[in-house]
Formats: sequence, C-alpha cells, structure tokens
Amino acid sequence: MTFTRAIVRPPGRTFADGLTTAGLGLPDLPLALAQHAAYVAALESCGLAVTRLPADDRFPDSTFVEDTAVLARGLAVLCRPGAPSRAGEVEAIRPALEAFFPLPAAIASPGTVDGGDVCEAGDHVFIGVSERTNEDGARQLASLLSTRGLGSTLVDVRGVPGLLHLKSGIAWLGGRNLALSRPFAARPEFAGWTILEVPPGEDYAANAVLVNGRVLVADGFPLFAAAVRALGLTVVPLGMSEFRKLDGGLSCLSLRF
Ligand code: CIR
Repeated sequence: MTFTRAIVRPPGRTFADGLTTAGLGLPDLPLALAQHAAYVAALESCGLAVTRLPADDRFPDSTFVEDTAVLARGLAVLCRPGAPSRAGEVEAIRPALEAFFPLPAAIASPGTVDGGDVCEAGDHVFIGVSERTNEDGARQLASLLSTRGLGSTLVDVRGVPGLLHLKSGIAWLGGRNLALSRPFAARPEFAGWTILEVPPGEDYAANAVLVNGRVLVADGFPLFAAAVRALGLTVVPLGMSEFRKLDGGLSCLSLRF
C-alpha cells in the first residue's frame, strides 16, 4: 500500500475542550501546534503531498481527522462518529474529501463508525466494535469494503482498559506483521498473523503508522522502536504528549491515501 497524499487539520483554540479519559491534564496548544507541524513534516518526508485544512474551533477534536472517514483502494466512506460532539466534523471535512473522492459513500443511521477503529492490513481490514463504532456501522463498512476486494474481521474492543479505538492497540507493519498491545496478543481474530507484542509499559506506542516503508512511532518508547527497527523498517519518532492528553495517537492526526 503506497500513499501519495494526506489530509490534516491542526488543533484549534478550543483544543483543550476535546473529549478525554486520559487523566493527563490539559494540553498546551503552542506545544500541540509544534508537534503537529513536526508530524506534517514527517508525512512529507515519507513522500506525501499534505493538504492542510484550517483549524476549526467549532469542534475541539477536529484535529483527529482520521475518525471522519475511511479511505481504502479509491473508496471513501464518510463516517458517523460515535461521540455526538464530533458529528459535525464529517460535514466540515466533506468538501476536502470530495476534491479527491467525488462520490463518497457514507455510514447510515443507526450505524456509527470512527475511523480510528479501522485498521487496514494489506488486503484485509480489522474493524473495532467499540464505544464509538457499533456493530451495525462495522457491518455497513465491511460490506462497502468488500466491493473493493477487501475482507474484514470485526474485533470487539469494548471493555479493553484504556482503549478508545481499535487502533489505540494495533498497527499494521506491512506483510503479515501486526503490532498488538498485550490485551490483543492472544485474540483469535489475529491467528495466522505475525505478531509483534508491544512491550509492557509501552502500550501507547501501539498506535504506530506505516507510511511508505517508514513507521511513525511516538517518541519515548525505546523497546517498541527497537522491535520495529528489527523488522527492517525505519522509525520516525514524534512527540505526541499533547495529543495523548486527549486520547489521540499518531494515526488519528491524518487521513492517508
Ligand atoms: C476523542 O475522544 O474522540 C478524541 N479526543 C480523540 C480521538 C482519537 N482518535 C483516534 O484514535 N483515531
């Protein structure tokens, strides 16, 4: 899977009002903006042309653009976020998506899907059923993806402590390689895959992003970074402290296609 483009939106002035369960305190906006700029530079260093949308103060969580859409094999699916405060983010990003995907599909009520629950792994997609993505939405998405030859597995992530979305705990690292945080390592849904178990104490690092042979990894997780390097991949470490305070990870900050 080669990416050529990404869409991002920097955090706005209301960023500190975003949803969170992290208990890590309020984010610092200037530092968040600096971390976001470094993230965009990292995407560019991976060869992507990045569309920067303006900050949108109406929606404190709108920097987490990944949750608004699923993009796979030329298909765009507008999500239906599980959190009411985030519902308007989809219409807000629609024009930017339609510039590249003129006829996006959409998840319909009563389905809900957050993009953070969708992990593409080559020709297979894992879809988390979470507090945000319900089974109806997951099945709608699986059906849409099947039209592009992508198989899907639903993974129930409800009740996994500290996990907002599926991708808070898993990442595809190319081929049959998956990084899995410990609660997932023995799950039958991942049987037959080569599993890199995220080292104890480094769970946050599981939300890594493979971009054209490089892997964006949150900095401060040396054991995980070493394990990724051992797969022959180049690690790009990025400061994520301010986004982590709002339960956000590296994948949520962009839509890649
Ligand atoms: C939320 O709770 O929706 C945001 N504060 C964080 C969203 C993170 N998105 C993601 O992991 N894909």
